[in-house]
Amino acid sequence: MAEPENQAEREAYYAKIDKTDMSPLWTTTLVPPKPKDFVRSVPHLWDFDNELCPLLTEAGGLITAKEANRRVLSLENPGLDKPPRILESLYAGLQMILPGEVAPAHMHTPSALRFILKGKGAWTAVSGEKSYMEPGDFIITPSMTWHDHGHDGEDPFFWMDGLDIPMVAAFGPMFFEPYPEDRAPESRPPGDSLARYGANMRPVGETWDKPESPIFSYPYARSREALEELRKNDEWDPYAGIKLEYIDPTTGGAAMPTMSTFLQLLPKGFKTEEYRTTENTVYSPVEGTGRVIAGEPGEEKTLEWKPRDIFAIPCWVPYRLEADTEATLFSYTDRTAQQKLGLWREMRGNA
Ligand code: GTQ
Repeated sequence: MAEPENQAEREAYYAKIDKTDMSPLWTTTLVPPKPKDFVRSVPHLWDFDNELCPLLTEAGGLITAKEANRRVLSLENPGLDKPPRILESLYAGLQMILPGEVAPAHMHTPSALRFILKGKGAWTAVSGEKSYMEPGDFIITPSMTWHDHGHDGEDPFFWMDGLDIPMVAAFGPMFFEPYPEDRAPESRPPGDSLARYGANMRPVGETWDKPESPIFSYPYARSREALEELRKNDEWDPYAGIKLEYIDPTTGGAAMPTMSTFLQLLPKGFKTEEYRTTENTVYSPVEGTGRVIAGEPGEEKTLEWKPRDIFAIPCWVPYRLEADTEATLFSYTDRTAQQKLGLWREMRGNA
């Protein structure tokens, strides 16, 4: 473009504005045309057996869960700066607790989910209810509910933490409160919430008006059984295999107000068609092996996955999943938050 005749004057103006608390909108691109011009996180995989597990195990010899408060390795997307985020809107961490330890009680405004990766005998207590955790279980820790974790078993215990910290950070209302003792009091027996709300029934005379599910723990055995039942008659969705969403049974919506969670089944040899969505997605395979091919045409990245790995697919990046063996994958995303804000979209194939 030809230089305007008043270029010198414009530059003097920009220099002047630069010293103020303003900037000329026309010199920047605040609203680019496509997510790819804006999103900086990249598809990435963290390998459980070769990276996450050995490095977090090493931390077990250096610091106790109590000293650390939470012994967690936060996953940092290579495309993003600190504070740690796995994707623009989502936090992920790998947490380990050792036999006899307690991760002391606290509460905070960010909502958390746990997806159990490995071990036996550890528990988490949420809002006065203790849940023993088994691999594949999905557990919620709603905003501002007391929670502590402990371990009555014998071997190191690992789970993935998924939190909406970047969404809370974007708005500002970050609150954190430690409980004055290690453990918050238990007020209900283990299994109470599942008995009340997990049988497609609800307690008569009781009302539930919170923005999250009254069920804290969604056991893997039940979710897996549902997938197994559906495969007998359902068509395989070419973009997802057979995929179920964890819901709040009182609303039919997502189990938490900010994050959506899913479990999907892919049969041996299944290859999904290319799919993209505005939601930021974190996957953790439970059973099986395969790969994900993610990226714009010409810049695809192939990430090989196996059980307990964690991989991230950013907003609007096209991807395909391939299963070498029968596979189940857990995933959490910011879908429900985007839908509430009127932002969510998906694209199946090229349409
Ligand atoms: O277990 O409460 O990975 O508060 C990050 C923040 C775990 C937890 C994390 C947390 C927790």
